[in-house]
Amino acid sequence: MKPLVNRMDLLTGEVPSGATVVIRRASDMKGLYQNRVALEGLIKAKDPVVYQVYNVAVPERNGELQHCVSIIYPGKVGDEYFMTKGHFHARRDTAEVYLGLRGKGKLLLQTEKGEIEVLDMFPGSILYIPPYWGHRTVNVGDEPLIFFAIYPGDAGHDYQTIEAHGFRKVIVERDGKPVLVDNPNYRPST
Ligand code: S6P
Ligand code: ZN
Repeated sequence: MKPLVNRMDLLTGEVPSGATVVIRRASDMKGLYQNRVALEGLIKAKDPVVYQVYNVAVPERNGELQHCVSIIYPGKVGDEYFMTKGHFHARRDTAEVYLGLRGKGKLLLQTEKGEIEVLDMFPGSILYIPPYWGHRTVNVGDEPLIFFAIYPGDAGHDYQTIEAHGFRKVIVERDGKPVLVDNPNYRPST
């Protein structure tokens, strides 16, 4: 691997070259929001992009550092804000750092035992995700939420655990403000 430099657009978060982009539309988020009817309506209307991630191409092996830019667009499904799917790292003993660049967000973290934490994301926020904590980001503002992430090359991603159990809490809008409420559909691990 040779040293490399890439450029991101600080306003839009786009990385025009040197990265692969993952695009998640409303139709990719089935089962993740509480209000299924609202999600179906959104999919039928125009199936908007909920978020996208520019992953700089780095080998997925020990010693390397994966790094990427995530952009979560403003919007809601019912009263639940646009958010990422959320995942654990496949290698649970790997950490991650997020650097907030634009917008207003919440980082929802949860262990497999169901312990939960919520951190604020804002331009200049430096967030540490320790090993063993699953994580999901939520855009609670009215502009794109953009952040840069760095994590071990061989961390991998486990989406299935979150899909199967959900997060204990969800972030919804109440009277124009984000509020953390219990997830009625949370299925704890036994
Ligand atoms: C990777 C890191 C982020 C997320 C991205 C999208 O470990 O945490 O780059 O991949 O924000 O979220 P998700 O849950 O769809 O991977
Ligand atoms: Zn991660």
